[in-house]
Amino acid sequence: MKNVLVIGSTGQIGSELTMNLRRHLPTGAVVAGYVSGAEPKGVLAESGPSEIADVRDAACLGAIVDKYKIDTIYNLAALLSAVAEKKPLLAWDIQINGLLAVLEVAREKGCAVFTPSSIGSFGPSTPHVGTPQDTIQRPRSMYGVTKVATELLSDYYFHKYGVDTRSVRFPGLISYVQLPGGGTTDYAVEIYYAAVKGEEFVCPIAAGTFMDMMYMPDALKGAIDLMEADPSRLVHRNSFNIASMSFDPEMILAEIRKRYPDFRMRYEVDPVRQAIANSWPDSMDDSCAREEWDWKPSYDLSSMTDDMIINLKAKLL
Ligand code: AKB
Repeated sequence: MKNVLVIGSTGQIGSELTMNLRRHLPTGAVVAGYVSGAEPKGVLAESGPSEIADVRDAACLGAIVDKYKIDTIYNLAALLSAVAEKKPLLAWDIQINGLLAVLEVAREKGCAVFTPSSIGSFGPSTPHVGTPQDTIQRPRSMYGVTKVATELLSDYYFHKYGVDTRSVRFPGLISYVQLPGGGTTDYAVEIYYAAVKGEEFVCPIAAGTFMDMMYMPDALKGAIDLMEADPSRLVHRNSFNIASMSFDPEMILAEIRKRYPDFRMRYEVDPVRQAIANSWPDSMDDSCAREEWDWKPSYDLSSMTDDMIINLKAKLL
């Protein structure tokens, strides 16, 4: 990996991944791809090149690949699960027609491609505890449908054309840098903002609903380590289960109350998000990622909570 294009560089994952890649590849070009209306700002804009890169525009992507001699594409353009339920056709267009454009460019120009999948690729008939790497994937949300199709198309381009596609199934990602928008797991980010601001938190997910979650530094490390892994060790490609912690709203509340004993939370369950959450795994088995490319997370709920609070205090207060 020398020169990289990040499509969706101003989103929740992209804004941090682009900066990490720039630190990781100081002599290469890490291009921040964005769409009109979501331009990079601040250090993201100042620390390296940026280009308009609509994921559905193969000609535009191809021109960027040529201009910067791109060898790896991180394709992060996506609508999250709750928004995708409201705009299913747009979700399909971005996630699948966009992916096809990326894969075609990669096939023609010899790029490796990372397009994340998610815990959303599983559904109600999936085993929910210790969800295996290879198991039933029959999601009922449009987000999930696009994620399963993403995994299959990415594997198809690897087996048929030799395109070096690799990816992970991200859990809900938690970060103090950028808020997610329209996901089912967003509550686990928003709860920290409320605690640090001294506000009551209204939780849209019911007590007892467990989902896999992960602190962003682990997620970014996984995305980079997988693309640099020795391909001869990879039995799987699209996509690897990766896990670090699983909790329900009561557990994260209890962890925050160790630092903010007066923090208040009440429930107002959102039926759309709750139905999606009920269909997702409680906890995934990530042993294949551990065996095939040495995946190992650093953060658990307690250490993540400490770090989130330190950083949100500096950001918000
Ligand atoms: C969402 O909630 O939609 C995402 C995801 C788990 O893929 N954070």
